[in-house]
Amino acid sequence: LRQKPLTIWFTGLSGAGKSTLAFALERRLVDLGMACYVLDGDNVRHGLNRDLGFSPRDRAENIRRIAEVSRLMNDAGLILITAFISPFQEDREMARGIIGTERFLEVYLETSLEVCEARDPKGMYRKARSGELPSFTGISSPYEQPERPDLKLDTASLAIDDCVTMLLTSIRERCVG
Ligand code: GGZ
Repeated sequence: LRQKPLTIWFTGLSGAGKSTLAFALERRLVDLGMACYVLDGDNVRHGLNRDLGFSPRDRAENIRRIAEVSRLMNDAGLILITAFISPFQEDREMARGIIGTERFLEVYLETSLEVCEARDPKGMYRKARSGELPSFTGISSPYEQPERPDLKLDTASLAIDDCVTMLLTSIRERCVG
């Protein structure tokens, strides 16, 4: 697999498996000799974007900065993997515009709200349901499904390894095509 700058943009609900899959994919790409980097809430929302919350306006700014950083890292030759809910179609389109269509691979983790809520690894859905956590995506803030993602994966029915294999196929197609 030849290294070519690309941003693999995951989108989906909290608990869908974006970060898990991002790091599993990174592992596989590194094993193939590719230089890549994962951006997710843990390394972005606590640093670069610590001034931002979860209003639609702040989410848009969150996505804009992430896209600009991805673009810079792509320019430096890296493969980027981003793991953010990115719930709004308009913001994902902005990200595509900043990064460039040919470098943007949109991956929709279509895992249902029911499954994500049942997983609730951090108890956030429970807090959202009780009203303790306002404007929570899927509960009290919308998630707009991508209309034509490059790839759709349901982590309720697919194993992580199978998802990574499907991702590699899409990445290969993009790098060759
Ligand atoms: C959604 C929230 C919220 C609200 C805190 N809505 O599962 P997590 O915990 O670790 O991932 C979620 C993360 C979402 O941040 P993003 O930067 O991906 O969101 S966006 O793309 O919409 O800007 C969740 C936590 O932050 N979290 N409050 N109200 N998720």
